[in-house]
Amino acid sequence: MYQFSVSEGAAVGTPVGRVIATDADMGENTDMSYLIKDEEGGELFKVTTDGDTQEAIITIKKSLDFESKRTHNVVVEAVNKHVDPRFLELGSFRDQTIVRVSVTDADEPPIFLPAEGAIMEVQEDARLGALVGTATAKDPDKENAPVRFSIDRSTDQEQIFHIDPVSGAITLGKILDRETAGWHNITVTAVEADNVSQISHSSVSIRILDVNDNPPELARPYEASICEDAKPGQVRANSKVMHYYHVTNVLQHAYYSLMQGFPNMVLE
Ligand SMILES: [Ca+2]
Ligand SMILES: [Ca+2]
Ligand SMILES: [Ca+2]
Ligand SMILES: [Ca+2]
Repeated sequence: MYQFSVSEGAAVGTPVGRVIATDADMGENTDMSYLIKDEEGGELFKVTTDGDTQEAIITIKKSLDFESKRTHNVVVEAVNKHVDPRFLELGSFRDQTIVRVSVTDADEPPIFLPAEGAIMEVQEDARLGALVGTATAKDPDKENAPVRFSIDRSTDQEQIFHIDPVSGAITLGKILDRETAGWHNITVTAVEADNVSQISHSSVSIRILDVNDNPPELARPYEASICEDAKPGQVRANSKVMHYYHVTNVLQHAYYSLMQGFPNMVLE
């Protein structure tokens, strides 16, 4: 059995360790290909063969998480690439080993929920201080360090929104007007209170809901144009109809030009 250790912070593609299958033969008769036999191991890890040494290189295929699983037992199988059919009765020319991968803890920054960013809604006539919504983020580590929130001021220079650093509650700092801006997109920052290097950002999109706060106004009537030769009371032809005739003329013209260029061509 092999034992390796890797940090949960290691990136996808990071090598975890190498495994070698011994083989008494030489040359291409020792050529190996490796595969991961168990389903969970196959999801998290990938195995490739080092062409020079015939070792298996195990790399990370999917991010590991110390908080959800600390040890993975991965079943790796080695198979001879070139098997002489005469010796098949000696065995399968394959062997399995278990590779135990221990995942070590890393201090991770807060995680926002939902991960893809929150969408909130507020009425455009909401009063100053009204609650718009609450940003949620927590430290994924077992210490569960307290998180402090703030708004990235470059995304809200007018200070339309405030956020409570402890609760994440977002409130109104300015009166809204949907007719001026129907959406506000701000960036909320979450930082661990005892370690400011553990920091995350998330977008919050705030949709302003309409309130009937504008009296109606009659739009200016459109001016109907009259052709010079129109009879009294007759309005110029509808522009869609005019457009249709124009397109038809262009197509007909193109068709005849084409036929002149290719007299033997048959159009179907
Ligand atoms: Ca983790
Ligand atoms: Ca961790
Ligand atoms: Ca942390
Ligand atoms: Ca309105």
